[in-house]
Amino acid sequence: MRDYNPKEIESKWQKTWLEQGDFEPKEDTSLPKKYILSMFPYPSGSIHMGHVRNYCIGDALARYYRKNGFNVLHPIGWDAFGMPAENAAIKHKLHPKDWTYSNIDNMKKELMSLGLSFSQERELATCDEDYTHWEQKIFIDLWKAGYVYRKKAYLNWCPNDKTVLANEQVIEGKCWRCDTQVVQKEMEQYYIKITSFAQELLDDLNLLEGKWPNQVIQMQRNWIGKSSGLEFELNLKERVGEIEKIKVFTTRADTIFGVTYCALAPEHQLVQELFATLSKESQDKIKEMQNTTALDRSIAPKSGVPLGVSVIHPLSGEEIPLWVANFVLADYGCGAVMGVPAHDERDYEFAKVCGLGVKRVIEGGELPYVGEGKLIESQEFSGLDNLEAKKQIIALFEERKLGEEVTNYRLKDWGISRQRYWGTPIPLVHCKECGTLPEERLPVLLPYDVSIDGEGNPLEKHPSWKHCTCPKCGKEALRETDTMDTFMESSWYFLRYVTPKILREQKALDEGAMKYWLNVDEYIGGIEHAILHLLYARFFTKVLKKLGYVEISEPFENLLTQGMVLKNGAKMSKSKGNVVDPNSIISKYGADSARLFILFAAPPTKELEWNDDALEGAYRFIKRLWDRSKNATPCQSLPQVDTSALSKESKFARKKVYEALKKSEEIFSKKISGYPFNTLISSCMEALNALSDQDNPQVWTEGYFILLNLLEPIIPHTSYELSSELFSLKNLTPLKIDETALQSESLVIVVSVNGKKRADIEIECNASKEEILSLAKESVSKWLEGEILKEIYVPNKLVNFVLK
Ligand code: ANZ
Ligand code: ZN
Repeated sequence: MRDYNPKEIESKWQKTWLEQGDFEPKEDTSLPKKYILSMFPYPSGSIHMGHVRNYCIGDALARYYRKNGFNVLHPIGWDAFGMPAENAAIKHKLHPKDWTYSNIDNMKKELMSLGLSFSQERELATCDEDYTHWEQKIFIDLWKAGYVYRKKAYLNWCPNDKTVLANEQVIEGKCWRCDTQVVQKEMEQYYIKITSFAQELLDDLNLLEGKWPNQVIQMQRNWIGKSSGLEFELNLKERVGEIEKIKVFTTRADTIFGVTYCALAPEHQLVQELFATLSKESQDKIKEMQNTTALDRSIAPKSGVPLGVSVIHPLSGEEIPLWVANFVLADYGCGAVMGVPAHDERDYEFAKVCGLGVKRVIEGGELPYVGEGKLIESQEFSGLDNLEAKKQIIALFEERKLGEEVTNYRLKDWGISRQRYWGTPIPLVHCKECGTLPEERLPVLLPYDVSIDGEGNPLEKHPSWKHCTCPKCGKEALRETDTMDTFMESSWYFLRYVTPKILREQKALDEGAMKYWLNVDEYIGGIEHAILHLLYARFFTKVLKKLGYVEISEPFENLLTQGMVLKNGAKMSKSKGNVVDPNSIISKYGADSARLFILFAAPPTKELEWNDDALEGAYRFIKRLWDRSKNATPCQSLPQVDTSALSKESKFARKKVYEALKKSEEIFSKKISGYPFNTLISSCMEALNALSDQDNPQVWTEGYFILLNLLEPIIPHTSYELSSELFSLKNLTPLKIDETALQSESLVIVVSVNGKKRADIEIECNASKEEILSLAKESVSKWLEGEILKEIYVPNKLVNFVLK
């Protein structure tokens, strides 16, 4: 037998698999299917250990199902638009397109060197022209169905570079390039009405119970953030221009008699109206609030500005002062609140800072008291339990037509406009006569000849690109220069993989293929995508169902969120300087060792601590597997073992082999959840040890036939090489458990004291170490005088007691 040479066999099998098209899904829709998808990567340039983990988990699943008779779709693609490409253009004068495609080339090579079983035919990059084409088609369908609208919004703006900045480009309030103070600028933006699906997105989380991690379901629920309460109006004491009243939203109508002030968001219309009447100091304070993002405002110390006007309490008739408050958000509820400092933490803090009154209306603990209790000082509602009071107060408001019960969602509509070059162009045209219209002569492609220098929007600055003709009247018109948020692309790529050719041929979709392949059976990725990506993909699925594209309601049947890869207790990352380069591991030990290590070191959902020794251990196991293969005899089917005269050791070895097979079935059938491949690998290791402790050639061969099958999803190259040599690959098919081999058998082991044999005892094969030690002690009790210093246990062989 040759020495184990991973380089040689790995490149050989990678080539063979691709030449034979082994990873391409079949057209035959009568076969049972599995759609296995690891989240596609951003093509940053080279792979990291997080990628290795993500794709090795998905690949193990894909290979298992393929081997067991399923038609498997296991595609890969590239989430190719986005800011880093543009940053590379600014910093290194590289064209985003060239930078992106050359990164893809390199990362593809690196990924394929792991032996991943990706379909080659279905590979895509979201910056490909035909991907742009169909994304724009979908956008237009959303537009026509009324799911897209335009609205003004505040964006980070660098006055020096005259450019919109993403949140990541604002560092401590300053522009990342020129250090200028960033301001908030109001601009027209395109929005997609994801909120019209808020309730459905919430309800259908129930369908995912038990199939998605609870934590992710909870994060989605919180993000959608449904709450119900009372919306009501308060009249201004004196009207301000056209404005006579303000509207507020509260979830605590029961505290209405505790109101001591009302507060508005700095962007509120009434604030604009009163702005000129305010002192210079107040105006500056409001401007500062407006120039702070909502997130920063929510963690900033409370601050406020009095507006010098008041509103009238709808039930008590009292005058209540009106303030501007930094913690009130413009786009939640009504952008205005009734302040009840006695029973709300934020209101309490605000009242203290601004010197406002605090009025208790619910009995209970120390202020601010947010718990339940009886109402006090609340007119006819005094004495009621607050939950009952809440109902009655809402009823009263509805009866007197002063307000109504409403449901609010924290979820906001999805702003998809980006003032950047490297994204999908929004396919709209602005015509002076006809207004804003979709451009249906698709695709609308990006111009290649742009100057990207960090100042302004390159598409806006391009000399000719935006000049076009109106699709309706044919006169001169202007193209929209905003591009789409890159979350748009990742919201439907899993659909694109299903019908790549069809879409290219100008048909919206292939219903047959869609019906057959969807939804994704296993989706694997990082927890960092638990909220936005998954929510947008779920939304897209729902809206595309409405538009007749798909029949499914949820895109991902099962979700596995992989744990982080750590080194020395910290997340492996460039910024921490603790990265291990997968390429160096692959070239030193081979892909199979890398794969085995990453799946053995921890169950997929748990954190994984990098460990050089364990990597060495993985390599040694594969080498041992390789070297011992000389004990197996070549054959073409599972050998029949003559079980009539097997030694205890051989019986034990068979038991271990079939236990490993059983473990594999339990894992993939989810009898054990979370795909703990680490336990499968340790079963295989135990089986190899037990095989080595016996010398029956039939048992060896049977064991190899099975173990190479079980290990194929994990170390495919080694398994294929040995399987093809020994079994012409006939072992890589579904296997059946031999129940009799699993039956508990007894085993005789030796018990000695100070190295001298004193007894033989019979133990059950599956007895625990504790049981064995106690049996052993009993059997040699008369020799055990004095303190036992050490208890040595060699599994299935002997126990030795060392005395003082
Ligand atoms: C009075 C009150 C009294 C409130 C009390 C709470 C406790 P959720 O549950 O998240 O929906 N609120 C309303 N609109 C707001 C806005 N635009 N920006 C900031 N806060 C706003 O929260 C609803 C509660 O958050 C509302 O109920 C309101 O404060 C505040 F003892 O009204 B509450
Ligand atoms: Zn026109």
